[in-house]
Amino acid sequence: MQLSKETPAVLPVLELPRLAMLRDERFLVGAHIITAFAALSIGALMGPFQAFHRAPAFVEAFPDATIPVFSYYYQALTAHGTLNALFFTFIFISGFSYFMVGRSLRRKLWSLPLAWAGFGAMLVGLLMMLFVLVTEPQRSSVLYTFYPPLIAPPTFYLGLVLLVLGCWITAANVIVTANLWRKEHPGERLPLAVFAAVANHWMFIVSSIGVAVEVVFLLLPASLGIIDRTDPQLSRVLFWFFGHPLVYYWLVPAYISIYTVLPQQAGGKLFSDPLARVAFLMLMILALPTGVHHLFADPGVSEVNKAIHTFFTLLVSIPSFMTAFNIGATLERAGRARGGKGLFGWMFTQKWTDPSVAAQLVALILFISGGISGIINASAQLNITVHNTSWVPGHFHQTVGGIVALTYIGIAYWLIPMIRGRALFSKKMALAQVYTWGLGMMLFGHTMAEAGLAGVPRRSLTGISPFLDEASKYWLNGAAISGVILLISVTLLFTNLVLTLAGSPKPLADVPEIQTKGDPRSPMLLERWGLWVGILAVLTLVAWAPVFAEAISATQGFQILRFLPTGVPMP
Ligand code: HAS
Repeated sequence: MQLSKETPAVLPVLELPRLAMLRDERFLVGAHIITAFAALSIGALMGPFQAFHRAPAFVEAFPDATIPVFSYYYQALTAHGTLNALFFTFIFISGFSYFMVGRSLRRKLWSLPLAWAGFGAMLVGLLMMLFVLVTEPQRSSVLYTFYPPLIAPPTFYLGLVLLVLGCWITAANVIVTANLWRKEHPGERLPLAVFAAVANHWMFIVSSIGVAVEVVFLLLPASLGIIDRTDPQLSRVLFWFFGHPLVYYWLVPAYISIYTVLPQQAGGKLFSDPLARVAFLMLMILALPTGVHHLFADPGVSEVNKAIHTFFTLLVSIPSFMTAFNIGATLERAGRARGGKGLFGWMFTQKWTDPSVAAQLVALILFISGGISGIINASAQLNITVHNTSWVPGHFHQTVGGIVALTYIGIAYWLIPMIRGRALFSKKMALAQVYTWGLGMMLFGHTMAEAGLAGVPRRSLTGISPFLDEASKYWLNGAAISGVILLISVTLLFTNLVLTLAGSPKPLADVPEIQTKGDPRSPMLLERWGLWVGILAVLTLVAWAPVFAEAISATQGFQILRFLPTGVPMP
């Protein structure tokens, strides 16, 4: 198909120039998506086994059971967190961003070689992480938050450095490509998917400075033996400067699919494009001034700073409420057009038998519950009750494991067949996978939350604990049942993806269309990136400067400027 000024606002993906798809983006996107799911295949398998080890009934029945290779509990937990939450998501986000930007703008990326260099960095980072987790299980078991004074071998941190470097390259490529397009199309609005991707990558660039400083100046030198002390409080502050924006870095690509692909897959049209843009901009500027809600229990942060971050945390929930209304209205219109009647009839007429649509709908349902538990966490008083209990993994399995991972899976159900050029191996297997995932995550989230309220700590090998009461045992055994359901789901997912890649016999059909035009009703003000990045910087400074001042003065950490943190000696 020839590209011209008359090219329609939505393009079936396969009708784009074959040359561009075959030689460039197809391999680039495919390399990212397949590597991301390979990381998930190891990380996700660790999850059910941990649920079994935390369940008293399982430990009584199988006292000697261990996970092959990852036999040490904290090693498996570190693999689960780093591979799922960091490597799977980051590599997927890069691949999906490249796909959406290339397809929506119908333009080559600013730099394809750089994009490959970024992918190479992430791949080497992933291999380094796997290597260190397997060869040095005790020392590298610092979990995905890697709080000091636990210090991992240098390979662990270098793997993370390469991963973040790869994301910076993606961010630069996405932002510059979008800018070049805007110069070539004066007066036109960026397609919504690209608009959201630009906002998200800007937010990542700013927030990841925190974790980069932490790793490069505090943790890596300690790991290499260049310094012999570390500053746990300053490290935690630097980590959570990045750690909360990180959850929106995961969320926005899922929203990109839900806002720009799902409406058309569901048989309708997005209710409001400008409202969606406002939501993405709010996520961009409000994601950073919130991270102290992870430090509510830390004595090193004052109550005033905790209150300021609570305020922003509640504000950053608003774009998700806006999403609920915007997507709810979109789905309602589509459902009514398909014959849905009455108050709830439109829900039943959704395409529940299309795996990609079903995955995104189930993901949204999980997010209703995951979002509410997030708002509970955000209240400092309630947080004291749930912090560091298994309530928190309950919350994040319905968010990262729900809206994020399940939407990514829904995307993979059309994107991987497209890359391979053959249809999904089995639609029925995919549907079974989606529903077992939804059921498993809902049950896991609920049982872990109940166990947390009964006082069960997170990140602990509770299955062997002699101190559990009957309620805790009940909920932990329930979490193990959801582990069985999730193990079935994960097995179905990877069997289907591997068989699709190996060569499904069916020809490719049913790929969604990608929007190529922005809504002209959307105000141009929303695309003044200098303004929004400036607001992001100011809000970040206002919210974080006092927190850093406290953390630094508490440990005379000004010496960090000379790369010699004071603080506590390492064990
Ligand atoms: Fe969170 C801890 C607060 C959202 C992830 N969070 C975590 C951790 C992770 C995480 C990984 O304030 C653990 C970190 C660690 O290891 O220690 N979180 C929130 C709040 C929100 C929130 C206020 N979190 C997320 C998202 C995540 C995520 C999103 C991943 C992607 N979180 C916290 C707090 C903590 C925390 C504290 C610290 C806890 C502690 O003490 O350690 C909000 O952004 C949530 C807003 C969401 C909503 C839901 C909107 C619903 C929608 C669905 C609509 C459905 C439709 C379908 C339309 C308001 C959009 C209907 C139609 C059909 C047909 C079905």
